[in-house]
Amino acid sequence: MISRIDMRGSLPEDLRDVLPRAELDVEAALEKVRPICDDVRHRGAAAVRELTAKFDGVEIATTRVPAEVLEQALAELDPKIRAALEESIRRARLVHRDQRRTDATTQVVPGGTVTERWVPVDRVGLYVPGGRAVYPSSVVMNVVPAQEAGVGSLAVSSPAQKAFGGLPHPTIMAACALLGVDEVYSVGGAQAVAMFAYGTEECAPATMVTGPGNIWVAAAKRLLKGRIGIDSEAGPTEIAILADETADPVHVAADLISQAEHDTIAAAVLVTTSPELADAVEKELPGQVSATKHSERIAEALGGRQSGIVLVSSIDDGLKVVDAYAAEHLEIHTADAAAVAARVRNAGAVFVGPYAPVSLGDYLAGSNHVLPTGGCACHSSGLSVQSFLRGIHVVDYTRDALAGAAAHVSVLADAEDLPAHGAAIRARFDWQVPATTET
Ligand code: HSO
Ligand code: ZN
Repeated sequence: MISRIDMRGSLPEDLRDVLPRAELDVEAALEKVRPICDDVRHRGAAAVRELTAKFDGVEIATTRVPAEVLEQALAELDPKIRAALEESIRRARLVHRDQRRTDATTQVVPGGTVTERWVPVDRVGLYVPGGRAVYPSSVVMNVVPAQEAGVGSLAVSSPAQKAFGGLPHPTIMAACALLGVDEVYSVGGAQAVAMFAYGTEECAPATMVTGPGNIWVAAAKRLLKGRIGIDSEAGPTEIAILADETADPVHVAADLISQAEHDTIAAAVLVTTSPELADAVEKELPGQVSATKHSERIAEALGGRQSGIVLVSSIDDGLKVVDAYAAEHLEIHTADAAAVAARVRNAGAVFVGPYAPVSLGDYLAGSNHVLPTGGCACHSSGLSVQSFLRGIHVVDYTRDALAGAAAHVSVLADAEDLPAHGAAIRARFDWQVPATTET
């Protein structure tokens, strides 16, 4: 059911490709989405509606969902789901509120300061998938950090569902209403990203587009990046678990299965110092897999070349393997889990000990579940308040402070053969380099 790699002898020189990632050919999709984006750019809402009829098989009169429809969806939401979403939102707000940065002012010289001023982006378009993955939790994870960052204008788009008369999925609409988002569009795929990037008669353009999506959404985001800001491109879900002999095989198996549930190309990786644990997990998996609803999908994910059990001779080696892999989610099930977790350098999120499974983080830990995949955790972070802010440097120098910098600026400008740069300073001092005691 799951392959095994024995690295107890010695670790390979290059650990990065020990566990290959599932391939997602976004490049190839680019050429297909280009005409779609161009069409939306030139013909606006009419193009969006026609593309919706073509790809989602449903005619919509207007792309914007009326506010009463959102309120209605919330009124009809199962009270248990509502209560769970409310608690998820409450916890996420607690964590994301603390991520806000204060402006920092540095006095560089007397009379010369630089302030880094954090300013939210003006308008965010959030894409929410509507196919197999209907995830109201992802609405929470995208909307909460944007709101806590102070983004003034926030719109959500999710595919028109034939089964719901051309509206987005009711739970998605209800989640939007619960979060106070009243601008929602029933548009999916590349055309939704293009609608946000270029704007239409029915939807004002956004400065940033975030949210997961299928390969067409990822391709449109890649194509329109620059015109709009984007979050990271979401790839298939990954879980890595670093464990020793103290780990409970039942928990480890359940957690591997939980993320394999997302996709046949999801990755589930166990890195362990204990061959006994490896055996026990392998023994545990088939029973748990066959007892769960999406057993076929899970079995394919666990059996794929992107999943496996890696045996290592020490926790130090295990840390090298998981750092090289840079998982979206990393669980630590070892004797001193907090100490081991503190040594991890590359992971989207780290889950410490037996009572912090990834599925807690998916819904209710308060952390964000939009995390870097595909090894991007070695250079990128998950979604946070910071993702929606820009730091503007505000430079404020007095005449004296500028005089103190003038000579050095002139020298550096001449060294770069850009004498007009130096002249712009001297213009303020009768075209002379001012004499100064400043250095
Ligand atoms: N584990 C997913 C997020 C999610 N799980 C949504 C359940 N719903 C991100 O990798
Ligand atoms: Zn999940």
